[in-house]
Amino acid sequence: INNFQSGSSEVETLRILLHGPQGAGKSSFFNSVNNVFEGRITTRALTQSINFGKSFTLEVKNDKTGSFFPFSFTDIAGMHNETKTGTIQTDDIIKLLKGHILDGYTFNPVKSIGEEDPKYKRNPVLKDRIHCLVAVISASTVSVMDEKIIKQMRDVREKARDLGIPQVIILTKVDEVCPLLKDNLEKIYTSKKIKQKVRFKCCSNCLGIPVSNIYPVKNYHEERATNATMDILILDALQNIVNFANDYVEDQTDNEKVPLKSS
Ligand SMILES: Nc1nc2c(ncn2[C@@H]2O[C@H](COP(=O)(O)OP(=O)(O)O)[C@@H](O)[C@H]2O)c(=O)[nH]1
Ligand SMILES: [Mg+2]
Repeated sequence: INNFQSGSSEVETLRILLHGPQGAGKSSFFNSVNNVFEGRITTRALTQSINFGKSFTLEVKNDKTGSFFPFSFTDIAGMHNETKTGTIQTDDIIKLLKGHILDGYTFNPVKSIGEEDPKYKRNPVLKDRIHCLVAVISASTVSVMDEKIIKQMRDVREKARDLGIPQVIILTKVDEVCPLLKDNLEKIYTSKKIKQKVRFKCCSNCLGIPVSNIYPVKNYHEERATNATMDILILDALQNIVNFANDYVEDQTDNEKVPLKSS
């Protein structure tokens, strides 16, 4: 990842959308990625998530080069916080996927973004789009997820599929469902409980994401220092997300070139 560069000259930064219920571990996943690269515990994402409904994009700095990595994470604070003003509209998330919504827009649960909004982009190009959709789901609550949230996640997923956008699931909080992992996280590869969660109908059936694209991780949440086993799981998920996003922009760039050549 240190040497990774986007395979398309049109897209400098691969955009990854973190999508999932409140409390699933989206901010923690971003922080975990940041921790891996910094080699210490950081909490950048949590401070961002105080504004309900606001989208924000976070980048990770490469200490070796002093510049940002060619990928960014977009998160929407309190996406499914029903106790407040309701959930964000599915239509708006789809517009975000297509690149119509600029960073810093505050989503309105009762009204979809209008074309007159200063944060609305009329003619988004490839670099504005989301290049990989990451559903973040907690292993400890996957079996009791709210029907409405499952429906929205499925609707967004289907739209992403129609747009050709690759999708993965990050299954967080594995330590909460399998106590063995608390002492030895390496057991994640053989844990029956984790296997069951990955195969659980919400992950692979309802959301329709193949088991191979589901990454169980333990986020940094109470640790005081980083450790290699956690880093490896987080990096493995990240490496795949970045590769899928990159495949997508390469394919899209090639597709866009075809009509030019033939005309
Ligand atoms: N045990 C455990 N707790 C986690 C994990 N990931 C996140 N958490 C905790 O879950 C809570 C919600 O996480 P947060 O990242 O704020 O969720 P978000 O609303 O999706 O951004 C926080 O208290 C985290 O410390 C994990 O992998 N294991
Ligand atoms: Mg958050």
